Amino acid sequence: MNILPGKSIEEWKEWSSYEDILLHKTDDGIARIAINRPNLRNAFRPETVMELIDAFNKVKFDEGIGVVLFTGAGPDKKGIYSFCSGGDQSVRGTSGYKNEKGKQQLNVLELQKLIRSLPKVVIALVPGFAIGGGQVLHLICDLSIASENAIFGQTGPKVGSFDAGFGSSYLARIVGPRKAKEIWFLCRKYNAKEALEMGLINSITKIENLEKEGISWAREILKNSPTAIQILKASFNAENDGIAGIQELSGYATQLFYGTNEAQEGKNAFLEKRQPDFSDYKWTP
Ligand code: 2NE
Repeated sequence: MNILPGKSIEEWKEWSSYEDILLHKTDDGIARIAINRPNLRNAFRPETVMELIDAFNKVKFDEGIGVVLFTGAGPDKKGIYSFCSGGDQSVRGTSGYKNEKGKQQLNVLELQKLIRSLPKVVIALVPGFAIGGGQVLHLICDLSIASENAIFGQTGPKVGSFDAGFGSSYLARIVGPRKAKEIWFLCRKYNAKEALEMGLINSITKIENLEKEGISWAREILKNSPTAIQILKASFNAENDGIAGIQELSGYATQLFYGTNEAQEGKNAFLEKRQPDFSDYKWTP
């Protein structure tokens, strides 16, 4: 299904059907998740975020998937493409964003954490606006490829909002504290070239090639060791996430240790009601 300009080179298979998002996958380990509210510049409402959480969880537990392309579907009625323009201001209440039942939520923070700790590589494909909470969603992806027309920026202090979590502190790690303060205090918009110069994105391409480029990066990644990449991703998070990050990293260490004869001996001895014999295992430096 074509949701970005240019010929889609893939036979995307619909994985699951949603109202606000699209979820597709290929046979060779790539998933594509797209916000599909193009006439609102892909602004998210609570339902959009719940669907994104569901889709990213599907990806998380599918062992065949290694890379996710996260993007915004288009075009809108005027032919404009967007990644995401943040929270849907038309449903913003006094303590969050209202879902169709009127309940207020700020569930995008949960989505941010899910994407960051997803044991897969998440590549943002930015075909236009990445603004407000949309710019934060793009920021927390592992890699980011933008089209030449992409526009990045914050609006929080203009519209009475802010993201004082990953949206500011992690941004400061990526672009440096001075630039991060400029982005938030002045609420300017930055083009793709400026975003590349400040380290906000990895690469710029023509919009017609955006999906093709994302698939090419994904296939290059998929040739490499999944475990090595998963642990590296966790280690990049650990530096920023304190004990929660160390916990994530240590999860992989435990997983690898469980696969050893040494760890199996401990479990077997318990089940066989005997003392464990670790004498074969050395204190290797
Ligand atoms: C994205 C931007 C710069 C695009 O400008 P332009 O001129 O190309 O489009 P326009 O005409 O502003 O937007 C097209 C349609 O999309 C709606 C507009 O109201 C308009 O609707 P119609 O007039 O055609 O009916 N639209 C766009 N963004 C929307 C949004 N976020 N919510 C609801 N409707 C939206 C320009 O549209 C823009 O600046 N948008 C607003 C960006 C923004 O302030 N986002 C919220 C930031 S706060 C946030 O995301 C957040 C947070 O800070 C903390 C936690 C959670 C979320």
